[in-house]
Amino acid sequence: MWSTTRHPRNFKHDKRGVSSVIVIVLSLVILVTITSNVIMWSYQMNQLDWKKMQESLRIVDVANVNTTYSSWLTAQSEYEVNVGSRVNGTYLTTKTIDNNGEVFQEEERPPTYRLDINGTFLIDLSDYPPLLIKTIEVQIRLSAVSDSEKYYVKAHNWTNNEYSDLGFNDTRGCTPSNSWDYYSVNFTDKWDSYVQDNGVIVLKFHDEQNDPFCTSVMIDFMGVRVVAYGVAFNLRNNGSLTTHVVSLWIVTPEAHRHFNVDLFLNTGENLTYLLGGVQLQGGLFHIKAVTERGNTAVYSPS
Ligand SMILES: [Ca+2]
Ligand SMILES: [Ca+2]
Repeated sequence: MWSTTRHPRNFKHDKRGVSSVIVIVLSLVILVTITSNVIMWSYQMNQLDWKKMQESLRIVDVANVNTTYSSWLTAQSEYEVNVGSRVNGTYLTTKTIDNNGEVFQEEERPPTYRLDINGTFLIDLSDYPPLLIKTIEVQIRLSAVSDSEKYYVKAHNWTNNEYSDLGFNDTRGCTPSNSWDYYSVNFTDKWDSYVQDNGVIVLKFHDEQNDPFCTSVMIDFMGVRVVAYGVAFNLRNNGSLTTHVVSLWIVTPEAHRHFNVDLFLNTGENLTYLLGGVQLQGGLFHIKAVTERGNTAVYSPS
């Protein structure tokens, strides 16, 4: 009897003891976790601070330049075949230079061997004030199985509502061979007749004449790009770590303009970055370059 009354009390006591041990152990685990996290965090923060302090970016020089190039802009959708046929590939294969292209063939109705295709291209005019655009360039990389027939590029003239090469720097056309040839033209200062207000350019690529040979043309690449006035930023990394520049600012009394960039400079490296569609006016400006680590380099004209 005695033992039966004592035993449960002891059991309760032991249970309470075990609970206390669990609480203490858990508390210790939580404490250790928090402490180690705080130590890790402060170590990482110190590392970041240390890296940030090691960074030393300098804007050496900033100047207006007459010529910058946008990246190549390629066809927005499949080429429209007005006369002739598409034999192989899609417009996607004309987006990169890789010896692989879209093949078009002249229409097989002797003696009328003709080819005429249109492609639509788009320029982001919000990046380029019209006053700062010098011209638009067209480049085609192509090869052909032909009897030395000439091919031409024209563009839709939005003023006259017709396809034209009036004002182009070169209207002689090209004679594609069976190896890869480049055919380039630009619209000179007449470019604005060939670019719609929304930035659309429609190019026409066509053969010269009715001829007795059925020509096949492979277009490896077709693109347009903007040639514009711009600004050259000369940057130098004087620090001991690679620097990643993520932003450039042109600050004037009228406006603070921000440009996203993605520039990596190794230790001791100089880099010139060309930004199209902007110009520096007079001496009332300063330039800022911001790194991913949060450092800012500032340049003011002397
Ligand atoms: Ca022909
Ligand atoms: Ca290609």
